[in-house]
Amino acid sequence: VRRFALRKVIRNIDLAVELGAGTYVAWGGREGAESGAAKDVRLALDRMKEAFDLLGDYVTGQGYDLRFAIEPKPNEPRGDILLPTIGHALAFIERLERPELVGVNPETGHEQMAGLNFPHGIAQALWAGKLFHIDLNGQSGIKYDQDFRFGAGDLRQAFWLVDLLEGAGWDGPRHFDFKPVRTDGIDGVWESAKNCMRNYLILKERAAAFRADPAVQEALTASRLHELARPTADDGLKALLADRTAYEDFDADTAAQRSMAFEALDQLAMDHLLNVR
Ligand SMILES: [Mn+2]
Repeated sequence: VRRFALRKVIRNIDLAVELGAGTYVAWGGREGAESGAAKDVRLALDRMKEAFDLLGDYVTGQGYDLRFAIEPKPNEPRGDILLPTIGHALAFIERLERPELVGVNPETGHEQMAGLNFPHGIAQALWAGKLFHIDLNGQSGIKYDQDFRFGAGDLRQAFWLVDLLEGAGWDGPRHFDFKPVRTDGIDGVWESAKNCMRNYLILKERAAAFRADPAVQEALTASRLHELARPTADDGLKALLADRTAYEDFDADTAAQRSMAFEALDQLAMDHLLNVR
């Protein structure tokens, strides 16, 4: 069965390349278990690695310009799916023979089903150079996979996500993977598709206004955000150990008196998101 599955994927890859695809999304929704005895997870990961290594051999041998993007999901339809989050997938990719061919295709709702912060996951994928594709939609907390239109879920995370993607100069597709609600007719299909794009563009405009606001610039300075870009010890370990001001003479109580002023900064973001500034 596994050999059949690999041959089927290879056939599918040929078709994808023929159609001009540059990214092959792999969602392992059926790769998981409902009970502890039902799967040796370490062996299952061996087989997943074997499959991606063989597929990497195939696309390289064929000279295809095709990359793979693993789409993590914590559960549904399996009780527990393997590679359940962005972090699991990133760690798995580093064990492959051709890690450069494989990245992630994170989906908003999938990370939020696990109670995770989607913008943080996307930031780590960008940091690792592994954001190959993205599936945007809406999800209200830890529930079934809701697949609402983009923005119709955790609106604050949607705001920070757009702020992150636009600020990082993300040059990939703004791809929506949502389901029109079953209660609507065909009109609702087009309405929801249109409004995924509308909500993204509204949030893009709101995030740009937030970043351009002089009061936000002041608040960012008051929160000392710029200091995080400074290396902690670029003078090296030896100098750090010899630096008495860093430990022996450091007054932690005085340092604790400083306000980070994050509340004022966050409310400015809320004001911009709510369009009252
Ligand atoms: Mn998806």
